[in-house]
Order: sequence, then C-alpha cells, then structure tokens
Amino acid sequence: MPDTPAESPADMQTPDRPTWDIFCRVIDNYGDLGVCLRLARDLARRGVQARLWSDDLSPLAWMQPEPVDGLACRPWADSVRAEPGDVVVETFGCELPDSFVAAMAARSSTPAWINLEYLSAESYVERSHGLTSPQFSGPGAGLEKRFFYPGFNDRTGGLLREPGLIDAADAHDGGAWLAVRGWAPAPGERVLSLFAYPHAPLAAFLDALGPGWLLLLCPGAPQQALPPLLRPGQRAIALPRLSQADYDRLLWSCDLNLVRGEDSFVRAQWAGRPMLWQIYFQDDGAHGPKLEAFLAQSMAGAPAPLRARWGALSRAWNGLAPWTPEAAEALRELPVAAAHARAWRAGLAAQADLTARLQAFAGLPGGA
Ligand code: TRH
Repeated sequence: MPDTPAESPADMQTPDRPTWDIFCRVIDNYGDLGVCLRLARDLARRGVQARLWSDDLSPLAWMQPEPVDGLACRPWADSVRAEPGDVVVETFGCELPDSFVAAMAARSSTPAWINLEYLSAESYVERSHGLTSPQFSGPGAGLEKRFFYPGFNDRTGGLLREPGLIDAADAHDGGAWLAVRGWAPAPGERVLSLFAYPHAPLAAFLDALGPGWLLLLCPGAPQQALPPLLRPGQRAIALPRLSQADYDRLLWSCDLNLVRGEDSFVRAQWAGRPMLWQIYFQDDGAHGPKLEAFLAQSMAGAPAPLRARWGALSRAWNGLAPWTPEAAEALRELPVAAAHARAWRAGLAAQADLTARLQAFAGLPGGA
C-alpha cells in the first residue's frame, strides 16, 4: 500500500470527482493512521479521489495490503509539491505544512478546511462540533478552519461506518473463518480477541474470566506477558498483524472483544458483540471522565444489573477501580451483554455515518 502506483487515478484531479486531502501524523501506535485510512478508503469507495498524506505509511503494508481504487497514500513531505484538493482534512490537530496551507489560500476556489478531532462521548463534543476558526494571519490568512467531532448521536459527527458493514458482520461465519486459520475454539470453549496496551491488568482479568476460554492475542506486549499467566482451562494463540478487513472479521467471530484506543473500539461496536474497552491512558487523568461518558451513553438502555457490572468491569480493566466480584460477574452474563451490544449497535446504525456527515459538512454532494 505505501507503494500505491504513482499513476493512481487519485493523483490526478478531475472535475467530476472531488479531491480530498487527508493529513495524518503518527504519534504512537496505529490508531490515528487507522482512522485516517478508514475515512480515506470509505471516501474513495464513494467516488471521491482521496489522498492520504502521512509521516509514516509503513503500517499500511499490513492494514491495507491491496490497493484501493481512487485512494493514493503519499509521504507527508511530498505534499509540498501538491496542489490542494477541494477538501482538506487535518486530523487530530496534526498541523498542516505551511506551504500546503499557502497553496490552499492561493487556490481560485477556496478548499473546505476541516479539523477532524478525536472521538468522545463527553458533552463538550456537542458544544464544539461545527465551530469555526477564521485565520487572520499566517500562510492561511483569509481561510476558515472548521472543527468536526465524531460522536455517538445526531448532534455530533457520528461514527465511520462504510455501506454494507452491518450486513457483512451479520452474514459472517465466524466458526468457519477461525477454523480455516487454525484459531477455532474447541467444543464448549468460548473465544475472545485481546488487543491491549502493555499496562493491562492481565492476571486479574484471567482470574475474573475463569475456565473455558480461548484467547486470541493480537500483536502487542500481552502476546508475551499473558501466556505464562493463563489459568487452568484457558489457552491462548498469538495472532499475526491482520489487515483492517481481517481484524473486523476477527471481531465478528468472537464471543467477547477486548479493544483499545479509538478505531478498534468503534469497530467492536459495529461487531454487535460484548466489548471491553481499554481507553488510551492520559497522564492528566482525562481518560477517566472519557470512559465514564461512554459508559453513561452506551449503557443507558441496558438492564440495571448489566449496567452496574459492565461499568465495574470496565473501570477495573482500566485501573480506575479495584477488581470486585461484580466486575467478574459481568463476564458470567455474556448473553445479556450480547443482547445489549446489538441494541446499542442498532441505535448507532440508524444514524447517518461519519463520512456522509463529513461530506455534507464540507458542502459537497454525497453527504447526509
Ligand atoms: O493503536 P491504538 O492504541 O491507537 C490509538 C493511538 O495510540 C493514538 O495515538 C491515540 O490517540 C488513539 O489510540 C486514541 O488503537 P486503535 O485506535 O484501535 O488503532 C489500531 C488500528 O490497528 C485500528 O485501525 C485497527 C488496526 N489493526 C489492524 O489493522 N490489524 C490488527 O491485527 C490489529 C490488532 C489492529
């Protein structure tokens, strides 16, 4: 994917297809690039010419090994020679190159300049979504930057959800998919996927989980740290890095998904299965209220015992509360959690998706 052919149609601007430039800096891990890739790919599949500019394209070799028609992935530094497209998306406050901003200001029809922010269920998102920032000085003087906040309701920018996603998840034969790869559970075993940061409380989780589980470990520190901690009746398999498409299929195949960051967290919600989120840790403690805001929204319609237990489990998994019997109880009532996960997903899926909202926000055809 980093070697998307230079002659890719996405490099050439044509009047009938709007061109979008999406800029991404990789801070750490894979989430920022993962989100940008999903957005760029979704736009390309909806007929947009999408260019993804990033300072690290190397993870695309496994996230998206096949080329995507209409999508070009380019090194950040090459943007100095590019003519800006119709829409420019600055993701997660990554600060566009001055030369590119100057070229935006010089363009005969001004591009829409959109700052795509991180996902949160906190109330500031609804207040901040759509705010503008006129540029009075610098290379972009005269331009206006607008802020787009993803979120979980109609007063926000929504969630990335490409057309057909829910149907594909529901039609997926998880048992067969796992079996072909040698990752199938034994009869009577349940299966979970685990994608976690190095500080995850693995030993306490395994105690709470109990026997009868196959754990599919995604790449990361837990692949080494977890196997020696396994309790009787638990086994683990270390997985290779999967493409984003196959990672989705993994989520659709499991009884429980442990996810992290932003993108895997969203994808697990689209899987419609019980999901335990390890939030990205922030030194200032901002992750605590962010987790609570998500729990409050996502569990609002859940039966009270599930709400209490899943909340206890989520706080314990994130080191925000001790492990209690209540937290372990949550893992004993997965059918109830699964029913709620499907109901939560149905509510989200009834809303317009992020790409459609972003297209409308940019003022271009195809939006919701
Ligand atoms: O990797 P993450 O922790 O990402 C981020 C970053 O840390 C970022 O700086 C921070 O701001 C953000 O979290 C909140 O987790 P995330 O967001 O789930 O991204 C992982 C990506 O990797 C996602 O797009 C799914 C993809 N992936 C695969 O494609 N194959 C795999 O096998 C796995 C495990 C993940």
